Amino acid sequence: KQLLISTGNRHKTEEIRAMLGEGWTVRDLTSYPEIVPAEETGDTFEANARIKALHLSEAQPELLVLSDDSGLEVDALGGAPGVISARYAGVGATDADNRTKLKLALRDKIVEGEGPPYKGRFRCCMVLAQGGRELGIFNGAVEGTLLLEEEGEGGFGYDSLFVPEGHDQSFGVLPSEVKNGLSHRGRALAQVKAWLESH
Ligand code: ITT
Ligand code: NA
Repeated sequence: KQLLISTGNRHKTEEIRAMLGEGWTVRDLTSYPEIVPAEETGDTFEANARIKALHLSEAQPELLVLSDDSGLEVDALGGAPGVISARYAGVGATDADNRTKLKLALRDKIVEGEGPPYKGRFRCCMVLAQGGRELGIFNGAVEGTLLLEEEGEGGFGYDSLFVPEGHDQSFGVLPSEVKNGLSHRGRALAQVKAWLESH
């Protein structure tokens, strides 16, 4: 059982590999340096997940391909960073740059008189494809609250600024098994697993 993840983000691949467990061989774009990643021109997570899955599936039609388009929505920021979560602070931004930009945006809200708590959610859309064709689309989300300062060193992206509902520590502090058990990615992947088991 082999799965090729249409991502260059090793953190996503690691989480998916851990969640699928033994029995699955999981690779990503870092094993295919000759494949130029697709341009994410969509306005939605669904559109970009589809673009990434079909692009790679056309290049590697015999393999089972899974894409992951994900990001953070903050209500007080009108849903930003949303689909541009990976490049919130600009093209080539690091996760730390993006967190800094988010913290500044939330502090601006306080100055404007709209204080915390700041509610938001992570979303993940996964598209499964083979032979250049879409097999299924799967969505997951996790609600939570944004912090104004990073907490913890674990995870990646905005994890250290996000406390999931039902917990009082951030994804940067919570063990990865806890994150994977309730995260946007974990919830989307649970549906992917169910689809794979029934087909
Ligand atoms: P690929 O397109 O190659 O998959 P990417 O990182 O550019 O990699 P996205 O366009 O889907 O992927 O952007 C996702 C961004 O959303 C990611 O870079 C993080 O900043 C954030 N993000 C997604 N899932 C996250 C998670 O579980 N924890 C923290 N931040 C997350
Ligand atoms: Na994206």
